[in-house]
Amino acid sequence: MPLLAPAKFRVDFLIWQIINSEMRSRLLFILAITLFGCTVAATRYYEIDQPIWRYLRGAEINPATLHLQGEFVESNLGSAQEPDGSITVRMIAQQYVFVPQCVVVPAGFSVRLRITSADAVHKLGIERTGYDLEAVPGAVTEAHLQFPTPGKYGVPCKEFCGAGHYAMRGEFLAVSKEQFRSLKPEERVTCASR
Ligand SMILES: [Cu+2]
Repeated sequence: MPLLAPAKFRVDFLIWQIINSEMRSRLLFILAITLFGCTVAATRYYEIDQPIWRYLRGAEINPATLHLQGEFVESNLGSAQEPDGSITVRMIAQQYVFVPQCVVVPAGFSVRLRITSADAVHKLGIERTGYDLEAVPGAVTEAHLQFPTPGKYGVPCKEFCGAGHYAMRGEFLAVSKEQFRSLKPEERVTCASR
């Protein structure tokens, strides 16, 4: 203790000395538990930790640079066969189109769909399937879908997203597994050749 310490500090220090060490450690323990509890409660209530988990899971994405880098560059959109044989479809929703506008998928086969938005919140309502999927800027929505039979499945946007909303419509073209397998990778990207 320096001799010229302020009086208030000296008194606090004395109280700290009077409390025996067992009480001191108990007090510190209670304080630590309380702080931890408050932190957990705050993260649950304000969900301030969510962006961290999204970032760590790789689900965070910058809507402004979608077309320039990362998973959703144009060459990566549409149906793609993964090394393990599974099918992944990547799409972008933006005012007022789905990119690609039409995607070829195998019928009766589980397809992984990953979609994000470049601007507003959109919703893919896949006709005849009951699937409704939100496309949210800044996040990737992932779902596993099945198109039961070959044919066309219209995809109207079901979330009002601006002036052109009512004309916003994409399409899935489901073909038989054999037919899908016979397509070249570039033919799977859009329905243009069909
Ligand atoms: Cu819309």
